[in-house]
Amino acid sequence: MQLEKYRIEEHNQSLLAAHQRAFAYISGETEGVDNILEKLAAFQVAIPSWALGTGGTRFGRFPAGGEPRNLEEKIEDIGLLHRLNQSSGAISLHIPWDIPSNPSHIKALAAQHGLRFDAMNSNTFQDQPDQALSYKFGSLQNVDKSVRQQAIDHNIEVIRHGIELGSDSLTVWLSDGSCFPGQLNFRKAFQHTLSGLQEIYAALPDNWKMFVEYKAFEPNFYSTTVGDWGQSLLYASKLGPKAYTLVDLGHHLPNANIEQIVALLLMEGKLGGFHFNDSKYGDDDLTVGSIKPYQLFLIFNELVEGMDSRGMNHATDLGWMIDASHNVKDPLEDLLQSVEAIMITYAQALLVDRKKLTEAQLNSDVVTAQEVLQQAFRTDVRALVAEARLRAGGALSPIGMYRAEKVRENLIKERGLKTVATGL
Ligand code: LRH
Ligand code: MN
Ligand code: MN
Repeated sequence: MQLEKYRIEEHNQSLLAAHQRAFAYISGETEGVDNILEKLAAFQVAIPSWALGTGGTRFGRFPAGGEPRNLEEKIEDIGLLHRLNQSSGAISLHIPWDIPSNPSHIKALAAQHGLRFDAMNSNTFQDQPDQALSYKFGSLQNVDKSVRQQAIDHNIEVIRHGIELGSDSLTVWLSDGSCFPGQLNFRKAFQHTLSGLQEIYAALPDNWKMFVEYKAFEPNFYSTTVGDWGQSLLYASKLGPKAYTLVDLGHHLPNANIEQIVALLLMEGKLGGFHFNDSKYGDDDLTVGSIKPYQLFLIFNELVEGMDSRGMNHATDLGWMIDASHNVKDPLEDLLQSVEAIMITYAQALLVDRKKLTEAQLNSDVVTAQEVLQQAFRTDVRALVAEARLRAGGALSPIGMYRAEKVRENLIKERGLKTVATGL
């Protein structure tokens, strides 16, 4: 399915007058608008290859049709999102859900759509049909050396796929842990895991990063061997300068102060990247910004402040990825909503009056500090995000255009009603 440039222009024309009114208002109220627009245009969020179909629950899937049948079609879908919002210029692959059997063709196809390959994800949390040994009792933590070796070899193979595609990072998420007290020796599980990660780390090219993703629970419900940011940071520190912690917003115990975690990881130079999603209960993988938008804002506020204080480039120095997928929305519309939520929140964080906030902090003026943050959070920045998108050639209303162009209906015509994408 193609979205011609002239169709986007026609769509934009129909919304232009209203947009210009809103943009004129916000630019009149905001200092340094051009600088903000440049930052917004540079900011790209990677789309996970496993979120292009309906999923996200083990209790049933209700595919709406037209789901991508292979990696090529997934790239086409992400290309479509990027054409609409100009902010989804990257893809994050999960191996073996999406094996690039012809890497140079896949790389060229992605480039045609303006996409690059973000972090590669390994999978040692499921058994594959052709796999010799089972991960039932963990992968890198396993008491059996040959299982550990199999998991190490898989990760090294994922790095190889990534090299062929021009990726430069590996995300390792392990479901390793235990379901019952006594099942594991925690110290030995940690040490096995560390030595496995060390072997994988040794196989990283010089310019690569390794992201160690933590998660409090699920599928293990008593202990997880990379269970929180402290443990992830411990592994990353022991591994070396190419290893970082990855924060998935859904992987914390309830009410964790994620913004504080982010601030300290940044301070230590050990924050590697993000899996954005939202949740009410656990690892719900809901649309970004759908449940706790203020928390997301407070996280972005720390990101902007922390990255600026270290002279980091917002767009390129961390891995920005979505990790959300679920059952009741059209997955492409859902991803458009997630990217929009990220852009809006990033724009709001850019608006925070840093000087005033620092002054308030130095005077222990708690009320002003809160006012400064909420002033930015309560600002309607949608016209700023839309203007950045317009200047980059995207659609003023990505979801509006997606619906008007009947994208899903066309995908169903092309691919059929019964297709099911690989993924969660
Ligand atoms: C684990 C996780 C991890 C996996 C993805 C499919 O819950 O967040 O990032 O790779 O889901
Ligand atoms: Mn994740
Ligand atoms: Mn998760």
